[in-house]
Amino acid sequence: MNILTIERHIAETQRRFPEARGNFSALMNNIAFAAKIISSHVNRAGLVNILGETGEENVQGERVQKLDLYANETIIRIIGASGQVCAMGSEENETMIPVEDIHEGGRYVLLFDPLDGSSNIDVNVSIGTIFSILRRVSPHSGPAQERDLLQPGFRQVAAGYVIYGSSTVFVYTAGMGVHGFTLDPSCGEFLLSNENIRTPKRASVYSVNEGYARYWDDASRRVVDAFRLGTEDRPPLTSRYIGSLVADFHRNLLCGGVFFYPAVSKSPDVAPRPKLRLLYEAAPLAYIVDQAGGYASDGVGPILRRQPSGLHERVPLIIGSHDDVHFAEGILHETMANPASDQSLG
Ligand code: AHM
Ligand code: MG
Repeated sequence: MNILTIERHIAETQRRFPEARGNFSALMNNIAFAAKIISSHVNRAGLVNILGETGEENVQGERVQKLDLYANETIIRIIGASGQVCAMGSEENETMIPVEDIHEGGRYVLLFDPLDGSSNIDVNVSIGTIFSILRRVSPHSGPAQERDLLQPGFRQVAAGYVIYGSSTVFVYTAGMGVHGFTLDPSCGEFLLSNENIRTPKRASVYSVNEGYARYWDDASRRVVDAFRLGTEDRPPLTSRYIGSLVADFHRNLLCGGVFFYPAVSKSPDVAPRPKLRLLYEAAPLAYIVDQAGGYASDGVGPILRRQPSGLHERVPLIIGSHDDVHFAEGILHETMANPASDQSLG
């Protein structure tokens, strides 16, 4: 069997574009490099209590950092010094992260959630990094601007995620299918393990935090009822919710499933707001699922068409198997067209 590393896979993809100058490939390789470093740290997370609490010095005299901040700094340091990006945006940083212009100025911007699902770190549940690459749109002669980051998802050049789980897996798309690579810790290389991933059109699993059911509007409740109880022409689905978006998404991508994080409408003052970020979570995963034959919606329309209004904009999210996301979107549309049917509004 042919063994293909992620570097060779990216290089072979680049060969199809004779005009490519190698910047994009170098950026992808640097992201994979950052992922390996974060992965090795995540694997040692359980030793924190033995080697030193976060904020303290460990036995080597180094300061022990919170893992999500460590992941954030690792990506900023590696990608910031690479010369391929002119700016970055991170879920952990309030504002745009400018990049020192060391070469002629990077042609890309990188958006990322350094460690998604970080509340799961202490209990050894899978967590991950999500990223999105866009082309710079402001003039290359001046500094990068926020509008370089605030682009709708359909303009992404590439998107991907890394899961630090039972294995470390790197999944990405650059618009030519979705490909997955598993880290072989013995040689430190990501090896092609899932070529051209296609997600099943119909879900077998639904993933939603039902603990928030009391905050949902009637339409969201109808969607979840249809998933769990089935309808005339749809069998009931099984429930799986890890609470790490990357991990829930990955399972659903491979096995068929729909992940739903509803908007809340009834008591926005007390209810949790939609939590997922358009730029760092929803849009990159929407691009990946689209390339795998699935669909992502904010309940109104495609996530990929949504123009971001701010770096940390949050959105409702329905993502996964094509037929089930459209089915849920249809129920939400019906209620929007006929608000009188929703007892929870007003
Ligand atoms: P984070 O990026 O701050 O870790 O938060 C996002 C996470 C997702 O991974 C997960 O799907 C979601 O929060 C879980 O939220 P909830 O606990 O509200 O169900
Ligand atoms: Mg997150």
